[in-house]
Amino acid sequence: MINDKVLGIILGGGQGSRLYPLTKDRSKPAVPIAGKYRLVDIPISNCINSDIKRMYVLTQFNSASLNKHIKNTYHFSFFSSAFVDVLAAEQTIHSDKWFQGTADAVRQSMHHFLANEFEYALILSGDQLYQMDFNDMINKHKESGAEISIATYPVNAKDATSFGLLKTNDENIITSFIEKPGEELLPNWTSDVGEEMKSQGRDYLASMGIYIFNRDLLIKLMSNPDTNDFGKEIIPQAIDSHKTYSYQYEGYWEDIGNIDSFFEANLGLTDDVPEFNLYDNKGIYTRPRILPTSKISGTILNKTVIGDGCIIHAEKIDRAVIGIRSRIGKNSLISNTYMMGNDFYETLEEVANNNIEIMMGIGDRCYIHNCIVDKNCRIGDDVRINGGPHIKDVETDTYMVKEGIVVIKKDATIPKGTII
Ligand code: ADQ
Ligand code: ADP
Repeated sequence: MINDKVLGIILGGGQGSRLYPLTKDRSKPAVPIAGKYRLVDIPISNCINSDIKRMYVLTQFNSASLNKHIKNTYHFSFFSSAFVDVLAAEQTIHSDKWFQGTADAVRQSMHHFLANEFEYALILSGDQLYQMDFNDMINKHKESGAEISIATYPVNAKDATSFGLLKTNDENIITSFIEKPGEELLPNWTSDVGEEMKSQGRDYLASMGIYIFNRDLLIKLMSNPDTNDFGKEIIPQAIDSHKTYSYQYEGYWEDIGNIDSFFEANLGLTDDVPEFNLYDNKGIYTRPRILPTSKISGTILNKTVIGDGCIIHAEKIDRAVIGIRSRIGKNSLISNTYMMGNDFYETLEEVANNNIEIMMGIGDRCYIHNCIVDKNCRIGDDVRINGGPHIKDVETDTYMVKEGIVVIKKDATIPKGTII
């Protein structure tokens, strides 16, 4: 079934600077998560699971790997009107500039959207971890008679300053909105969010950056070239003159826009009952790969998620996500680590013929703690990486430390015996 009234628009990312160095050579939607997916698979899968099967992904950078991933993953029946198209910032007769913000990204792409029939535009963030059935939000939007709906989520004071905050009346119609207020303004922005939320200290109602706009209103709002951002301009300006409904969401939702939250969201998948639970029937889609099962020998595994096609000889792996085609050598200890895996295999023959000194993966006798290992890295034998709050932020050619998390850059080689 296809919902032919709704068009999905996924904001795939600006510069992606908060996720740097994971976004050094790729656009944000293409960042690998959970050992086998890419960030963009989350919003796309939520749309598909809600029967919204016509989607555009807006991204600042055109990336070959993103286009390839989408082309190879989301092909629908020849007879279906379903599609997922990537729109990268492009020069047109009307504009020679890159996307200046979220609303500008939508504005510059309007001519593509309007070639489709739709009544509602569902605008989504590309860097959030959640599973939501959008049908419920769309139904409430229709019932309320609103022209705009915003999905909202109760947050605590510590998180509140990173979000758009809002207040509603008894009918959940938004009466005021402020984008990322300073701490000193917080006392004015508490909401009645229900007893359970209150008991958890979640007194503020935050925008999740998930919007429904009626088609005609979107056209009207996008005709003003002076507004570049939904959170900073469009929403605060629109709520006075256009009925805007707050759809309060109660499930799990995590913004994964920076290295720290990205790291924790990935490692959270190793919990006994993860908050973001992939083990249910409404799955997250990704590119099917023809990979063998993982091969593990002599390893103690604790709270560890392992992708397909890995070859593991480590001594112990504790609280880790190990991505597809990973290789880990003997006597190595891995903990609190997200290893993204490899894009291809290196055969023993290739290694010998090409005099490759350090194979892709993690070598023998390594100690790796509090670390993100990007794709296709080569970590030599006896390397010791001990991330944690004791090490300072730093960047080199091969790695970067951000808030105690060591990020080994894509394709990097860490020579034998290195200590970080
Ligand atoms: P932020 O997430 O801080 O706040 P923003 O950086 O504008 O807002 O990003 C929103 C989404 O759009 C992200 O997925 C981002 O990657 C993407 N994006 C940003 N610039 C883009 C560009 N130029 N082109 C394409 N995509 C781009 C927003 C709202 C807040 C709300 C939070 C919830 O402004 O009100 O509380 O989301 O996370
Ligand atoms: P990412 O978004 O993770 O940076 P890439 O742009 O590196 O992804 O694309 C990964 C793809 O490149 C893989 O599908 C893989 O097939 C291919 N690839 C890259 N390097 C090689 C190589 N040396 N041998 C074979 N395939 C490669």
